[in-house]
Amino acid sequence: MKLVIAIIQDQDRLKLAKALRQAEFQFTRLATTGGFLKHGNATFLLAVKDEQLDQLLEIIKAHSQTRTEYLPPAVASTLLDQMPTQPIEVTVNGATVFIVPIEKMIKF
Ligand code: 2BA
Repeated sequence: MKLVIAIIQDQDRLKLAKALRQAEFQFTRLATTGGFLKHGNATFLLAVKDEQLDQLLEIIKAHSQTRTEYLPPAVASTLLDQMPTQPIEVTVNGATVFIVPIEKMIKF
């Protein structure tokens, strides 16, 4: 079994949750915040059998979208040590996914 931790953009959380339910995946959804942009994002936790992993990754890929964001001035000025003259673009991936082996899963 694997634990899949998928960080996706907030705008995609509802459509991804719907697709996961339709495919009968059990999941836990957390409201999280990206450390860099300080925007809200969503983190999905799913424990799945190894043979379900490819299907799950396809669903995550199909329901998450890469977008361009602009650095808030406060973040940009801290990074550059001065106020930037142009907005700084940042490409935010549709999903950042970590796949971790599960030694044991217990429910009481
Ligand atoms: P944030 O930390 O808000 O990062 C948003 C985007 O800002 C990142 O997109 C990346 O393009 C850029 N970025 C982040 N840190 C940077 C830095 N030190 N210098 C320059 N640009 C930087 P993604 O890589 O697609 O990440 C989207 C979100 O996924 C992140 O939001 C964070 O919540 C999570 N994430 C990404 N990589 C992670 C990691 N290695 N560990 C934990 N969470 C991660």
